[in-house]
Amino acid sequence: MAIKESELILNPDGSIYHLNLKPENISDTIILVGDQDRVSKVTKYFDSIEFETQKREFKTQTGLYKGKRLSVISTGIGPDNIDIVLNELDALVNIDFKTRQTKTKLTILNFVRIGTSGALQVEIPVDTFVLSTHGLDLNGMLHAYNINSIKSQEIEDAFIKQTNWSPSKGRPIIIRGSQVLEKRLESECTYKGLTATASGFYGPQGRVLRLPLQDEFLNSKMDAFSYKGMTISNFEMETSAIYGLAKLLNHEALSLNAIIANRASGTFSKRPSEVIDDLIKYVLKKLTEQ
Ligand code: R1P
Repeated sequence: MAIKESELILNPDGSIYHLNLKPENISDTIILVGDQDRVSKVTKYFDSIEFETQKREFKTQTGLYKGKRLSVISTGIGPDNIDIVLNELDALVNIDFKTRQTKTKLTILNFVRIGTSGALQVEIPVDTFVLSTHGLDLNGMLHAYNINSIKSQEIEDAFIKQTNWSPSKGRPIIIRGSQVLEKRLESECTYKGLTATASGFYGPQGRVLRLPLQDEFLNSKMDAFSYKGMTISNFEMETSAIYGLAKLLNHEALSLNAIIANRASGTFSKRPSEVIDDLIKYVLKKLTEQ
């Protein structure tokens, strides 16, 4: 059955509603960054740029880096934006915009997030990189979907028990990142860990300015969480949403974050821009290695 105009919204030029993209504008390997100004910080290393567009916080540039066609797209901040970006990118490759029907042969996209994040463990200092083997979803966006196939019941139960997670908040979900991409992007330069994804920057990540928290001890319980040797490495706002939707839509996704703050030691990087640039160069090199 054709997907209705109100559900799959196309702009008058045939591009998809929020991202302003047509199918031919994107590569099958897509670097996702949060900040729209980070897109050009990645593509300044490209040999050429064939396409660019921007609508709201969603900026895209597609071009060639060492002969490999890559797209770089900014997602803005937070899991709600990831819902838009992942669904629209999947639609670009897997829905025929003329017939408005799902294609019979589906395309697998590779997503690599280059983000910034705060570490929760003292052993992960600022100015390092974390590769997320798993995403810990604390924001609830994924509960709008049928997520039975992507849950990790045992470890989720352990997290709920150890943190006494409030039943009035969405049930946490733990999702594995792509093991194929992990093999390509791991090295002695990357700490590996479970990345917690929150729905906000302040209260949802345990920061107090003027508002008291629902659970003032949540961050320390998260620091102490351990399940079969797995601990929570860092906190940010996109990884689990990317992992969940990528898995449900059958794409590959991996998230790497430059650690610019350490919440356990209370420190912030003295050179955040350089660390992000180092991570950009690292990811580009790894994506083009044979
Ligand atoms: C918060 O300042 C933003 O920075 C982090 C968080 O996940 C959130 O999006 O990532 P980015 O630098 O990739 O946006």
